[in-house]
This record gives sequence, structure tokens and C-alpha cells, in this order.
Amino acid sequence: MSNPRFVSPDLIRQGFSRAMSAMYRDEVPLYGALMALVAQVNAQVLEQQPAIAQHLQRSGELQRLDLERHGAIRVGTAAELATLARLFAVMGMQPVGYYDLTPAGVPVHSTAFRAVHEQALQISPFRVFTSLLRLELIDNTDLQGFAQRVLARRSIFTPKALELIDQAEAQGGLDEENAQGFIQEALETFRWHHHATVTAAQYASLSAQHRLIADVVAFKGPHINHLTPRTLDIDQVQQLMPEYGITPKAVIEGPPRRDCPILLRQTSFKALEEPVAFTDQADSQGSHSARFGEIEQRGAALTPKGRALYDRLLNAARDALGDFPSEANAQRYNQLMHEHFSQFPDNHTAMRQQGLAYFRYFVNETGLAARDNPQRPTDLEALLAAGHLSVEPLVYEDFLPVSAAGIFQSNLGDDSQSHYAGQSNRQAFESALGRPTLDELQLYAQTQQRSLEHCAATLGLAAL
Ligand code: OOG
Ligand code: NI
Repeated sequence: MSNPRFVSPDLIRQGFSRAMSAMYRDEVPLYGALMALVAQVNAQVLEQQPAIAQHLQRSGELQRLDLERHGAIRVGTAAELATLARLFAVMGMQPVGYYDLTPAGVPVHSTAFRAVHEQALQISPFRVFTSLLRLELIDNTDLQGFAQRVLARRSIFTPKALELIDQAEAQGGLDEENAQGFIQEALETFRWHHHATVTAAQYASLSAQHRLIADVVAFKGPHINHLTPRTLDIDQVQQLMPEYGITPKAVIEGPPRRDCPILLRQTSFKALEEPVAFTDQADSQGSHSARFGEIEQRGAALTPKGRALYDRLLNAARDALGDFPSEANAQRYNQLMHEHFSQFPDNHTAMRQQGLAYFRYFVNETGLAARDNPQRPTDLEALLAAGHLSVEPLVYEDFLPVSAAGIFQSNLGDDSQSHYAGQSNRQAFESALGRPTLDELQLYAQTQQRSLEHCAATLGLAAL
């Protein structure tokens, strides 16, 4: 039985997300500039496009918009990942989805920790894209052994954080004082450390293998490497970024601009060179680029059918381009994306009728007023046609592997593309994690189903 003195995990997550944002703003001033720009563009969109404001109001996204962000971290060992899963669970965050980044030359596989129920997402949609380094893909066995030994020596959690995780698990929650303590202690895991754990030469050999390996292995902890606010108009932010002293990557990842946004569009700016003190140096003589900025615009969650269409169109556009999108071919890439995506219906009615996206249904005022009329329609399509029910697309809460690869690459430098023989290995990831990852499509389907059940109950119908 849950103790009434316990703080809801959703509120712990909300507090943690706020604390993380404040810490990152202190550490990376450009993040503050980006937040200001995103807030300004969002306010402008809400003012100039009342239909969007109304849609966000109805779906509840308006209230969460200013809180909305995701971060990303990379860990080095199975034990680190498993303890992180326990730490995130204290905040009501579950591992959702499996992302294999090796086809893109990045030796990691990943999941996204996030809340899963629509009511919990409403309180805080904070997500953390979490990657596990795949040391087994490094063919240099000396370096692999060295990396393993360095990682085995570190502890990325404070003793107090571990104690509070144990306590939350044993008691089923944390009271106010412990919840606040937990937020502060958990934050320490994600903090940036100027002091590396290796010598300058060791760092250089890790980095020569892959920049990402140095980023994971050479430091005391899995510093948060970006924190991404949600914008309502990513093209507008991308265009204004240079005025704020921020240089974005050449192309926006994800689908092209549309009237009815789908999935996720993202753009990032390059990591900053930061001073680092290696163990054989007196002070910060070295440097490392770890942290970057990113913004995203979220749209409708797609069904398996919609996602298959998205993947097919994206692949076709990329095949037609014949190369990775870059500065040099950005214009042609955008044009190809627009051409190919003209095959994806750009209105909610068609997306719903063709089963391409997930929706939330709700009884509107007309429906409520007609509730006791024995003549009123009783099946879903007829209720919609009569205007008794309204629909809103469910927002996509997850990530996209091709986009994530593009984000990784732009921040690791384009020279770092490698090829790995390894295959996708969800089983190994889940055994490291200590539990299965959840299927995001099932979560959307459940949310949609709950909304239908709620409509049926409101209208006194057995089912819809
Ligand atoms: C994660 C990159 C992926 C996203 O939003 O797709 C990502 C990383 O660089 O660690 O954050
Ligand atoms: Ni990201």
C-alpha cells in the first residue's frame, strides 16, 4: 500500500527535470539562449495561430509545453545501465523502445526512459535517451581491456543516491524530504566533470578509436550531453539560431514541414570544446567536446502502418539523394523529402481513416448535450460524423533511430563514421538493463483505447 506521505513519482520527475534544466543552464550558457529563443517562438506561434493554441489546450500539451524537454546520456557498463533503470524508476520512468545505432557507425544501443501513462506524461513528459557503449564491437582488444578496467573503477552514483534508491524500492516511495534529497543526489550522476580519469595519451588513444568511446570512458560520470526543449515551429527556430550566436546543423532530421506534424523533427548545434584536466596534467590543459544543444518539434504518434509509410518515404528520399544529408546537399535533400512525403496524407481525418496515426477521442459539448437522446448515434464513425466526439492526435513521445544517428554524427564530427560488424542485439541490451524494454506502439494503442473506453462510459454505451 502506498503511504500517503510519499511524493508521487511524477512530481519527483517534474522536480528532477527542473533541477536538471537549472544545472545545465549554469553549465552551458548557450542552453539558456536557446531556451529564450524557443520560448519566444512558441509564444509567437500561440498568438498567431489560435487553431494550434486550441489544439494544444484540448490535448493538454499547452500546460506541459514549458516543462517539456529530453536529455541524453551514455553509460559504459551493464551495471551502470541497470542501476540507472532503478534510479529512473523512482521518478516513474520506464525504458521504452530499443534503438540500435550501429548501422550509423555509432557503437551504442539505446532506450528512452520516460513516463508511460498519459496522465503521468501530463505532469512531466521528461525523457532521457540512454545509450550503452558496446565495447565488444571494438576490435582492438588491448584498448577494450583498458576501457573495461577504467570503467570498472568508477562509481557514477553517490552513496546517498544508492541508499535512497534502495529505500524507495523497499518502502514503495519517498517522503518529501527524501524526495528532495534524491533529486539533489541523482543530479550528481549527470554533472559535468572537468577532471578526466585517464592521462592525455590514454584519452587520445580512446578518442582515436571513436570519439564516443573517449566521451564515455574518460570521465567520472555520464554527463548529460544535451537538454532539448520542444518548439512549436522548428523551421523558425532554425532560421533564428544564428542571430542568437548558435550555428545549427545543416538539415532538420525527421519528416519535412507539414500542416499536420508527425513524429519528431530535430536539429542540433555543435558541441563546445571544453577545458579538461587529464590525470597527468596539473590543470585544464586538455579539451573535449561533449555537450551540445538540440531542439525538437513533436507531432502525431504513428501506428505500425503509418510508421512503415514514414520509413519507406524517408528511405526513398535518402536513396534518391545518394549520400548523407550535409551542408552541400541540404537544399536538394529538403526538396526530395517534400516530394516523397507528398504521399503521406496531411490532414487528421485521412490519417485517422487510413489508420496511420493514434488519436485520443473525447465527448464534446454536442455529445454531452445529446447523451440522453435515444435517437443519437452509437457507433464511433457515426458519433464522429454527428459531431458528438472530437479527436486529437496523440503526441509522439519517443525518438527515431535515423534521426538519433544524424544527431550523434553531427556532434561527433563527420570524420568519425565507422563500420561495425555487430548486429542489433536487443537481448543483450535487455539483459544489461535487467528488464525488458516496453513497446512504444502498445503504449499509444493503450492510451487510444482508454480514451475510447472513457467516451463509451460517458455516453453510457457498452463499448466503442
Ligand atoms: C544521443 C543522440 C540522440 C536524439 O534526440 O535523437 C538524441 C546522444 O548523442 O547521446 O538525443
Ligand atoms: Ni536528443
